[in-house]
Amino acid sequence: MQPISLTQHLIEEQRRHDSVNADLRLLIEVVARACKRISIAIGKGALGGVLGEAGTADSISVNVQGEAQKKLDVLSNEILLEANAWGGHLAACASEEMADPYPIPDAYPKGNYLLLFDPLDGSSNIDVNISVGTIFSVLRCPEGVAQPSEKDFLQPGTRQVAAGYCVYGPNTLLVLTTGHGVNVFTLDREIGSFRLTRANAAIPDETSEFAVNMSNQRFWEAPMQRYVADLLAGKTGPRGRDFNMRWVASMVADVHRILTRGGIFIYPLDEKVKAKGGKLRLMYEANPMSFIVEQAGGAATTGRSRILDVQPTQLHQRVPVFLGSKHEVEMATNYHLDADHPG
Ligand code: AHM
Ligand code: MG
Repeated sequence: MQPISLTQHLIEEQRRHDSVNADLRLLIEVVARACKRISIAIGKGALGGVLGEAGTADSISVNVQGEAQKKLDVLSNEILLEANAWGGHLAACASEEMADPYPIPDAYPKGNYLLLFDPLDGSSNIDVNISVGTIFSVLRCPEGVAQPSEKDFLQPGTRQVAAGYCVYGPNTLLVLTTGHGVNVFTLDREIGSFRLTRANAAIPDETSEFAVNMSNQRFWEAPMQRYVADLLAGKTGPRGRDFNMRWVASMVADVHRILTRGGIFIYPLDEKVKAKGGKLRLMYEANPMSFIVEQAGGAATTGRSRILDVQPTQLHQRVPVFLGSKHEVEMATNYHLDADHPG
């Protein structure tokens, strides 16, 4: 028998948990459809003229984060905005690539949800044909708000009603939570449909694998230095076993590996990113990934406290991220808490 489709899964989820009403189902299906388009564009690569920087040789295009935009960053953002504008399910969108929230055009009816996304995560990997992804998060629009502004998006991650990511790798996968576990769908490219291929994904509690950009080591805080030194010390060190390291530099790919076989992913505070609060964005990356990881039995902290409890103060706010296998995230967090409160 064929694995069930995303639509069937969402309908069953509504019957079981009353957690996916018709508007939310439409929203998730529209995002999934947009991800299919992005997946097709990525798959064409150089043949589709989609590789390289956006803008012109004289003036490359830079986003609100001050980062050079790739053509696929811009295209993926446009695909997601266009797909979501007309359905009547959204009050507004916010994107990592845009300074301000995107209001739903007046030509269309407005709905009760807010959609946030990182349209193309890991974009430094596009031109070298390594996995990239799309990350999204869904919040409710506060009651009585007809024209949402930045402050209406500033809700802690615990208020997310759904979150997911699509990883464009050897397979295109959609990983989704609506607060009742995590389910993984594989894109059947021949019929253009996402099919449930892993139900109730669970992250093992223990791990011997970590993911961090080691080239930043000299910029880390002291407790982070100590934690990683203890991992690297291996069998003869305080942890008493060897640890392996992986770093794809696409958060979606690193998180997906952890969802599949466990591990810890870390983008800590370091001297280079300290002034900004961290490297990864709370609303577009850390919150949706933390929701997924917790729903899969893992943990996610800033190194000091639970990410989902952080009260956002800015749409493009950044945070340090420690997420993955529960026991390992707790260990890494304790190194920081012990350093902050000695004795
Ligand atoms: P992006 O959204 O601009 O692609 O940046 C986020 C990415 C993450 O996917 C990844 O974990 C991290 O940046 C890699 O950073 P670095 O290049 O410093 O290792
Ligand atoms: Mg990103």
